[in-house]
Amino acid sequence: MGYSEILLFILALCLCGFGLLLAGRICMLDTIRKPLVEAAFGRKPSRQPVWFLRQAGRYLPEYREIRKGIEFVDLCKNPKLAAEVTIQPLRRFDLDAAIIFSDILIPPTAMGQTLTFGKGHGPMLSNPIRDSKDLKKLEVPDCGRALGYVGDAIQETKRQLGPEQAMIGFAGAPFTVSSYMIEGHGTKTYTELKRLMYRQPETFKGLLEILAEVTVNYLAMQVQAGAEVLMLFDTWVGNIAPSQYRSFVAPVMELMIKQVKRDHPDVPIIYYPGQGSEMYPEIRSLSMDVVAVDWRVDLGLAVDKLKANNLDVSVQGNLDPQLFEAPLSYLQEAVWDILAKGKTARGHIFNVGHGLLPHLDPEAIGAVVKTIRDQE
Ligand code: 1CP
Repeated sequence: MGYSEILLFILALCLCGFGLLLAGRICMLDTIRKPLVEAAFGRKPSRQPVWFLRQAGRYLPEYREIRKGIEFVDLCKNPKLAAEVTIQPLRRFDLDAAIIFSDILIPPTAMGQTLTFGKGHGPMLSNPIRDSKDLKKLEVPDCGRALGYVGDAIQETKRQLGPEQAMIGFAGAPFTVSSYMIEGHGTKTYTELKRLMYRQPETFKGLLEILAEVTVNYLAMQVQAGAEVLMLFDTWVGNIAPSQYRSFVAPVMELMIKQVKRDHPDVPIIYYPGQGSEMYPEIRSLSMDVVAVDWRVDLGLAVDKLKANNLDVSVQGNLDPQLFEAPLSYLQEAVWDILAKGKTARGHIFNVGHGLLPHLDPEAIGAVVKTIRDQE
């Protein structure tokens, strides 16, 4: 055999090996179907997917231990520690997903606002947006560069996930993030937001549009880093009227979700319109895959209402987080009820209907996961 034949032979061997590797990888991707992704798309999952809103946080002693040494915002910006607290609940409970530890108010920090948490009160954003001049000052960041630490934390977390556990990326939906950017903090009355919406509607729309652009870019960065499911939190959207949702919010949401889905059709999108079952007719034009339901609504009624509005979606939810305080038998009844009602939807992801609260006992959360697993 001549020199060139030997080279050709080695090349053929390499090609064969590469082909086999590729085939194996495709087979693996084909066989590992993550329950959360399956349920989100309305396919049959291998088991009931379950995770909890705010599953990383102060109810866990191991989280409080890490927070002793670091401020919240610095924790979000530290990929190693952010990944660690993201994984903490998965070490304790048999969950189907990790949600990256961050906050919906991190993107505004890349747009020119500073995020702080004062002692005894919630998040505060500097330089609130009150007119068109404030709006013009906002930066539209390249999220890969400005918020790359979130992507790094996703990569770090993914290395520690089991093959069937899904990585959830997230962002606040433009309306909910805008409420903090306009008010400068959380609010009960939405005075500044409504003033802007009524008196300077073009500026309000402009802010929602900029936020949509940044959010599309931010979510794409998270998918590139490894997010397999995306969740959009619109926690405060129940504070405007359906007609206002229709004119200001729906067009922005529709376009935004369309853009994300066009670029990432395999990544399901969960939309959480907080206290928003009145909005179901208004979200008809949005192409999300899952609607997250808050605990104030009966899950069965929510499914009926979604169907009545021609929304072919899966649902996520919706245990009242305070039910973890109830006696176990009471809690279990509530879990079984939700599981039964979830079956009336095309797909169901078990979750709470609002974030876990700092006073909750991790044991009770473990008991709920066990109750779900015992059903299977
Ligand atoms: O350690 C601490 O004291 C910080 C508390 C905390 C935590 C743990 C805040 C401040 N944010 C978070 C993490 C967080 N926030 C996650 C992480 C992932 C997980 O779920 O485990 C997520 C998804 C969020 C999203 C978020 N932040 C929302 C939407 C979800 C919801 O709860 O409805 C909202 C509204 C925020 C703003 C915010 N950040 C933090 C607080 C206490 C709040 C709410 C403040 C308010 O009531 O206005």
